[in-house]
Amino acid sequence: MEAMRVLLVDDVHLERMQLAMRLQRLGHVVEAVGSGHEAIEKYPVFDPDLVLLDISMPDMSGVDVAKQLRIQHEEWVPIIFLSGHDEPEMIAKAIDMGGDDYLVKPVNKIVLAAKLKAMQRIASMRHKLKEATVQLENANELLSQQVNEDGLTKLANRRHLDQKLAELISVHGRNNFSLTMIMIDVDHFKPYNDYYGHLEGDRCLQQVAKELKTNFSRAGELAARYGGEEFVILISNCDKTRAVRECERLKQCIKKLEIPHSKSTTSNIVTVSQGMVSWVPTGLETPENMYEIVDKVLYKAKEQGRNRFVA
Ligand code: GH3
Ligand code: MG
Ligand code: MG
Ligand code: MG
Repeated sequence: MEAMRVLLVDDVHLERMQLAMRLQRLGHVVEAVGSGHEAIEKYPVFDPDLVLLDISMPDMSGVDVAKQLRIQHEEWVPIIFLSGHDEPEMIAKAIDMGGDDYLVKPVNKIVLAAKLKAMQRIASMRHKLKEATVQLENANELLSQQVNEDGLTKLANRRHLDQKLAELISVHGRNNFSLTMIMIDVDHFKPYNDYYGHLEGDRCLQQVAKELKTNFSRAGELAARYGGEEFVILISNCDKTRAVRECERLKQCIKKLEIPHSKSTTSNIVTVSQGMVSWVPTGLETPENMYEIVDKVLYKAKEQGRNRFVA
C-alpha cells in the first residue's frame, strides 16, 4: 500500500502532535494544522489523500470546514471526523455534512490503523482514476488533432477548413469585418509528378505546405490543404490591400524554395497560382459558395499565365 498524504486538523496541540506521530509511524506524510481556516488554506497546497478533521474547534467547527471543502473542491477526498462524542445522531449528522467516516477520541490504535487501510484503498483507486483521466484527455487531444490534420502536409485538412470557414463567415458577418481567402494551386504539378515521381511530388507538396504554415501561423490565420495540390489560406480581419501584399509575399516565398521543375512551361522552378477574395461576409455565404467563387478567380490566374495572383 502506498503512503497517503494526510491533512490533520485539531485545535488541541498535544492531541494533534500525538496523532501526527502515529500517522507518521504508519508511513504516511502528515500536515498538521490547528484551525479550520488553516485547513481550508492548506488543503489545495498540500493536496491530501485524506483529511482527519476534529469537529469541535473554536474558530470554525469541523463540520463547517468539511462543508467549505466540499463546495470549493470538486474532487472527493475522504474526510474522517474526530470527536469526543459518539452519539449516533452526531455520527449521522457528520456524515450527512460531507464526512466519510468517524473516529471517537481518544483514538484507538487498532481502529485507526484499520480505517487508514480502508482509506488507502480509496486513495489508490483515486490515483488510478486520475491517471486514467489524464490518459483519456491526452488520447482525446491526439484524436482531435488527427481528425483536423492533413496526414501528408500536417496542415489543417479540408474538414477543419470547412468548419473554420463557416465559423469565420458568421463572425465576420456579425462584426462587418473583411475576411480574406486565398486559394493556391501548384502550377504544372501533373508533369512534375510524371517526371520526378509521386514520392518527389509528395515532398514538393510538403515543402510548399511548410512555407504556408510558417507564413500564416499568426492568430487569425489558417493554412489548410484543400485537396491534391491545392491549398487555402484564411486571414481574419484582413482587407484587400493587405491581402494583395500577402499574395505577393507568398509568391516570393515559393520562389525562394527554388524547387527545380524542368517540365514546367512557366518557369524552371515550382511556382503557384493564387486566386484571392477579400470581402465583408453577409453571414449567409456557405463554404461551398466561397470555394466556387475563389476557384473561378484562381482559374483566371492560370489563364493569364500562372505564377501570379488574381484578386
Ligand atoms: P495546372 O498548372 O493547371 O494546375 O496543372 P496541374 O498539372 O498542376 O494540374 P492537374 O490538376 O492536372 O494535376 C494535379 C496533379 O496533382 C495530379 C495528381 O496526381 C497530383 N496530386 C494530387 N494529390 C497528390 C498527392 O497527394 N501527392 C502527389 N505526389 N501528387 C498529387
Ligand atoms: Mg477540538
Ligand atoms: Mg489543381
Ligand atoms: Mg495544379
